[in-house]
Amino acid sequence: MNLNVEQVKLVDQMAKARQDFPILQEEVNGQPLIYLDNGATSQKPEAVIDRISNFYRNENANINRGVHTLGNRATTAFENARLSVQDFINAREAKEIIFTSGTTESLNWIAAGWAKSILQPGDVILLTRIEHHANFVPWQEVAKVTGATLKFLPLTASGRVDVDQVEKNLQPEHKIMAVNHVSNVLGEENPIQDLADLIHANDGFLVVDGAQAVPHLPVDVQALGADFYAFSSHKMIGPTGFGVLYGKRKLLEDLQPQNYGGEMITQVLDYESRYADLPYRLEGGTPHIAGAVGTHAAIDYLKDLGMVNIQAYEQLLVDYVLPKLKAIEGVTVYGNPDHRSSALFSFNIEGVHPHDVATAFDQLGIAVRAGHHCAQPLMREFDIQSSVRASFYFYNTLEEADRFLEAIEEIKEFFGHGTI
Ligand code: C6P
Repeated sequence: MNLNVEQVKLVDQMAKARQDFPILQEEVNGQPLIYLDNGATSQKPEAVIDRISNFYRNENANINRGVHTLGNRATTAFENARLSVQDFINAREAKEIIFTSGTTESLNWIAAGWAKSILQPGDVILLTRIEHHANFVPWQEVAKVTGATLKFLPLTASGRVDVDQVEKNLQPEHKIMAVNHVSNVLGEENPIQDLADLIHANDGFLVVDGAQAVPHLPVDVQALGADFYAFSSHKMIGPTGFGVLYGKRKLLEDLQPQNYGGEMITQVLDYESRYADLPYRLEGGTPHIAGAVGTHAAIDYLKDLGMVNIQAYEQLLVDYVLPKLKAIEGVTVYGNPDHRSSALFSFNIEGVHPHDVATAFDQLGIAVRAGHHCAQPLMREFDIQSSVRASFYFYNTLEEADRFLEAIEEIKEFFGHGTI
């Protein structure tokens, strides 16, 4: 592949960034680690690891409680993290950023804390069959208790929501649309802005699962028009167990707290209590303070690198890998044959079980994921049980891409593909 000057600059920038990730120097099964399971979780740079370690060394205390110096340091660090998230996704106010344990918790809170109280029997929740279970199962539960029903949005051949079909088929009872921004199996971006416009014109609401988007593309929740937007820190080089629930202020004010207890009240009387304002009303209990400061460090790192650069570099990886992967005999690649919004590829090798493929990759030092990827409805659409998924991030190199492609040929040969 001939790279232009801009691309050479990008490759150099990302190669330099790669040096910041200590785990990428590891060997696995006697081979240099090639980590291609970033869709599951990303690796962490020194800056994030050090920030978390420094927090515990120098600032650790509970927040919003003590008047002592450490308590103030921890509270400031925690609230600065909120400001950095607000800025990163361009939320209108810091109050619209609620800290949770991750995308799963965010989506469950939206479903159980807000949707449950606005839905009535006969209302419809619109989902897709390309959702992760985290944006699927909570809606099934809400449908059960409210009498609302679930319906599935039409998809284009390349695996995005089909806006034209949606426009033609929206009905007044279609109250909530819950879709992913980028699919964790297909790597394709959904037309969120268009969907927001359509559902708003229908007096409905849009909930977006951004778990696979925020790490890979610039996200502006105001421009997207999402009413709620959920994501996890661990997929964007931050710590595990920490995530974000963004919501428009008016809607968050209607969201029922899911954790009652300390931190979220202003007054507790014998038989009832008064609750604090946003965002604290929704953040009962001691939060994952180190998670917040680690996320702040992750955001600083990503902003320094530039989300636009990360996106452009991933496109370069897509342009490099996708045609070659498709051309390998016996390999079926799922999703858009020509495009990906992030460098994520789900595929199968004819006649070899995906778990065997992933195990063989591991023997070669290459980490990929095999399974249903928490997307069983999508697996059914493809009429498969599972697939292999290689998900790249900005610290993966073109040389690693070559090694990954070569390894597929070796794995095919090992399992005797094409022999009888
Ligand atoms: N997908 C994957 O390997 P949590 O676990 O709460 O941080 O994120 C859940 C989630 C929600 N939506 C999407 C689109 C996701 O990809 C994920 C997590 C991982 O694909 C683990 S199953």
